[in-house]
Amino acid sequence: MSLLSGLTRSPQPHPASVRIGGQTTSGESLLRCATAVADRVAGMERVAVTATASLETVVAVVGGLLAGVAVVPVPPDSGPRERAHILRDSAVPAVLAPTGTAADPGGPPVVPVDLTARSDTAYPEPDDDRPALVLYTSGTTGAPKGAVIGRGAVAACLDALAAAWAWTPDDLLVHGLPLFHVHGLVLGVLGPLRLGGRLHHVGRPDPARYAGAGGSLYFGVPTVWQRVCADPAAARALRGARLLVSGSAGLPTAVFDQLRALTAHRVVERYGMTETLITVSTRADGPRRPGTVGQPLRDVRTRLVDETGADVPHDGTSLGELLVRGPGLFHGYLNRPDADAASRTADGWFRTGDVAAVDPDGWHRIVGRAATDLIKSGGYRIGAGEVEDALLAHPAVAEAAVVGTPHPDLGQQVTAYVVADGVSGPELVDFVARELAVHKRPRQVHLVDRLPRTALGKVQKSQLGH
Ligand code: MLC
Ligand code: AMP
Repeated sequence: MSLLSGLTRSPQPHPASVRIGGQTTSGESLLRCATAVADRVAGMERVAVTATASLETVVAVVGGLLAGVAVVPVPPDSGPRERAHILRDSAVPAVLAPTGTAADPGGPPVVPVDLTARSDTAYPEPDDDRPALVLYTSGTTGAPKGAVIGRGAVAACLDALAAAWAWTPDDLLVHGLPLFHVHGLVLGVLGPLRLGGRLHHVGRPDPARYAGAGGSLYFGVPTVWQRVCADPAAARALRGARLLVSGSAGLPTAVFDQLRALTAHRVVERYGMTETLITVSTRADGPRRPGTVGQPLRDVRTRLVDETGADVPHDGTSLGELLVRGPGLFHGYLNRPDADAASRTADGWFRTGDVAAVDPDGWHRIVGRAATDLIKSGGYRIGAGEVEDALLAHPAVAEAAVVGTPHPDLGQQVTAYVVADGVSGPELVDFVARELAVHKRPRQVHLVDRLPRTALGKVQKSQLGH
């Protein structure tokens, strides 16, 4: 079956359609327009896409996938440091972007995405083991790493989610998530294009926009669901939906309960990662318990281990690091065999870095991260090391330590402790903003005389952020 069978199957019993950025397109014209992109990029190994929330992005991604070219989405707000890293590391020969976009100085040429172009070239379906996407994602240190995700992994994940959520071509999916991550792009765009049905991307995940869209299926990160609860009229407008789904960070039980009171929905929670796609979820036809993310999806297996690698019992209370394996696992990090080796056990289990408990029936509860150096803010994954590196590039900064601290709306916020001379906190925030994406900026900067360190000189992050 083709990866985007909801688009390419003929005849289409339930014609697909996409509405985004104020434009609506039928599946048929999307396919012909994306085929014109495929004609431009066929033969390339990879191509970058400036991933604005727009029809051009959808057309560009589909065009790459039709031609068997791995797509590298570039966050549109990434600063020059991040953007240059992604383009250099992925070695893309071209960037797909809306007509009129200038090329980066010294960067690859821009291939414009022309929404009026049409082509009927027939491309053979590439093998399942070909890469579909390279998604750049933060690690604990250094610049983001490119996670290479195979076509078969995308297909298996989406089919397993369709089974768990009873997701059919009759659904109208509504969301407003960014199109450069698993949540908004893989589930939120490739999902409907594989499964069929309609997608309405509302631009931003605002409660009022969700309320006005009349969808049957809604995706959001916990911050979005919390904002929906703060707008009861918008929340009540979601009563007619079939399913509300939360993921990318833990949903506070209070939000689950408020949403239930306002919308009469018990939110479906699912858990995943860029490197594994979605692995665990509650089901449309099953119970949903606040504070838990459900059971492994079809063909996914999970284990809990302690620091020595020994198995931790699935008794509902014992905590361990969650390991996963299954058809959604990525191929590896681009150009990073060292990070690859560290991310898996010798026998092929992926180390998520998340701490969890599993009960005897296989219900998973995610309780936090094994290390403090990955921050989740508004559902975005932010590496403390990348923000520290950006701060240390300022000539007045001698030392920097970045941690996630609790935030009422975003779950966690980026908080920096900095030893510096002659620079203010807001100046440092602006400095980081010139280098990195908006959500990576520290929201709080504490100027301190020194950082707490162990006798060996390692910063004691556990002593920060209280
Ligand atoms: C931001 N702002 C700041 C700032 N940071 N101002 C000062 N100092 C800072 N440090 C500004 C912003 O520019 C914005 O300005 C305003 O503050 C509000 O920003 P915000 O609070 O961040 O809100 P918003 O922009 O609305 O973003 C919240 C959000 C967003 C929830 C919409 O975080 C989001 O889209 N999250 C989704 C992330 C996601 O898709 N993750 C999936 C990863 S995949 P202005 O002027 O613009 O208003 C994955 C796998 C899986 O995890 O399991 O799904
Ligand atoms: P990312 O790679 O951006 O997809 O982020 C993956 C991380 O998000 C995971 O390792 C978890 O820490 C977190 N995450 C995703 N979904 C959930 C969830 N439902 N509950 C708790 N944490 C989650």
